[in-house]
Amino acid sequence: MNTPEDHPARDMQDTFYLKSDANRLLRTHTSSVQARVMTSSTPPIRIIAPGRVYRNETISARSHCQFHQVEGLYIDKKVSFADMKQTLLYYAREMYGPKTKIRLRPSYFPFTEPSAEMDVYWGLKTETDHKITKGTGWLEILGCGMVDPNVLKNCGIDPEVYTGFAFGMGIERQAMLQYKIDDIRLLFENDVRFLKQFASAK
Ligand code: 2U9
Repeated sequence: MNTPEDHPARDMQDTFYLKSDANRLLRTHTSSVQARVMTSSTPPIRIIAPGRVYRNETISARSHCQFHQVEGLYIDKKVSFADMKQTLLYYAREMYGPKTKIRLRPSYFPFTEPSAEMDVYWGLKTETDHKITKGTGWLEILGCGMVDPNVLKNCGIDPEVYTGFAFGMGIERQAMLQYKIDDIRLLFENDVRFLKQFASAK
């Protein structure tokens, strides 16, 4: 994934390594799924990889040592940044309503170049809106970018022929915003009194 051996993301502080085997670890991203698909198949590739991931973090109301990511990957000839933007706008409007506004801010990930973070406009109507958007009205919901040519090459795909985009999001954060849940730990306690509130329509 284009992450050098000495990159801080490999640090013990962030990753759970197994005591019995220093080469084994609990994944910190679901990107391993996409890497496997890229090595074992040929483009066009269009996949969504949902899954549980683990990070060595102090557990609090805002962060947990386990959460779920949904990552997406699209690789084909002539895939552009404009394709990515339109796909993510479609997602945002399905998720948050047809009038939802988005913005992309430049960012950095080792596996994408260029990289961006996507915000949706949440508004500034209530005091809570001010708090969760830090007074800006914008809320960060995902990271994305064009797959780095090195990542394609490492997975046996010719970057001169193919391009692609990828995105990743933490779904607990989005569930917390949507359902106004103020403590992430509630999502992992299996308390039926809490879970019953989110039963899907029969
Ligand atoms: C391959 C190539 C590229 C997946 C990506 C992000 C940006 C991202 C984080 C958002 C919050 C995860 O839940 S989070 O901590 N993700 O910002 N993820 S691009 O890029 C890939 C994946 C696989 C082969």
